[in-house]
Amino acid sequence: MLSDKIRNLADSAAIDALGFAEASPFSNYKLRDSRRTDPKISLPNAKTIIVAGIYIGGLTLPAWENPKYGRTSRLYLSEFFLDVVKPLEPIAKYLNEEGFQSIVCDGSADEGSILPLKLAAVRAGLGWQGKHSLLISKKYGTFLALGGIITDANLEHNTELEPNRCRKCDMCQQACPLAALDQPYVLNRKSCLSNLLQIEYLPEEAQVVMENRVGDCEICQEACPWNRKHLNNPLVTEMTRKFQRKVRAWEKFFYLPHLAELSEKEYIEKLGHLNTGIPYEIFHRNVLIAMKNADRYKNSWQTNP
Ligand code: B12
Repeated sequence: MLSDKIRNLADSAAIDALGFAEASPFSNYKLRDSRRTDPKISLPNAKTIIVAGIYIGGLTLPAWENPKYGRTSRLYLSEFFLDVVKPLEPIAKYLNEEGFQSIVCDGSADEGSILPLKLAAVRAGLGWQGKHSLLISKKYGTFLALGGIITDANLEHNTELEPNRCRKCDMCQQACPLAALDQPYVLNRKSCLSNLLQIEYLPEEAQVVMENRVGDCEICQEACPWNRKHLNNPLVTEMTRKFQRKVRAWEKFFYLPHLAELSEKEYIEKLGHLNTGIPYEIFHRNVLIAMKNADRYKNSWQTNP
């Protein structure tokens, strides 16, 4: 069966969660002028959205706790900053070979991200949207990087939605130092530190709370009880194992004085493959502020990496 073959291909590509959703419009999606509101804008005969999640919970550096090292996020280090793309390519290729059309959602492509992946993942049965607005999976917490394919293949769609299990919990909302989650389930992009670390305008208040963050922020995710077990003891997946082999090299790389010395060429050479799209000047600015923040910790520069 087509769906079995797709599941096998997903296993081979180390995809941890997979679901099939109906390719109908996202009527609850606010960006009404965006092509993401309706998969049929991208593929007129679209029938199915294939949603994939890769567990990134193991992608952390112990040095993040040290103010003299630059801190980023699991998503930042995963190579899936915008969407999961490469692991989905064999599935798209297979569908095309079988005579179906398929488009992989790729935020770095000219047309940008063509799917609202959190909403698509909910529809595909991968989890529910939490008050931080992120997809929460019972098994993987928020640590699933998401990707999607729009296809005209008619695969059996998920019809059962996961119930919302956030109930009265508002720990993510309370944790955000910039109140970006004042309204539950809706992220205020203008106040979100992840966003501010990517753009020119970085208000003074954010410069303080960012501490040693040089790209991205996970504060709301660290507060989420569904992530507790992953923060303490991440699941061991292929991705976790691969990353563990690189931890020491990454830690050395993220020593703030080393980051401060990177030329634009070196920045692109060393971090370009992560596809964050964060311009060199912005990253460099973040590094200099993080160093200033580290100065506030006594003795923080006295030991070498
Ligand atoms: C643009 C973008 C951003 C922007 C804007 C975020 C935003 N507002 O969504 C910025 C740069 C700020 C950003 C930040 C981050 N992002 Co981002 N981002 C995206 C991107 C490319 C598009 C998202 C989008 O279009 N959002 C538009 C808004 C309108 O959607 P929404 O937030 O879901 O809004 C809906 C809800 O608020 C809902 N709603 C309103 N009321 C209610 C009430 C209830 C009860 C419910 C359930 C819903 C609901 O209605 C809105 C419309 O439907 C996606 C990839 C993709 N293709 O989807 C990644 C993506 C969403 N990001 C992701 C992540 C992880 C992050 C960060 C956590 C980064 C990090 N450090 O790890 C932070 C976010 C912190 C947070 N609390 O959300 C992941 C999410 C994975 C997951 N498990 O959910 C994605 C899918 C990327 C990926 N590769 O996996 N991101």
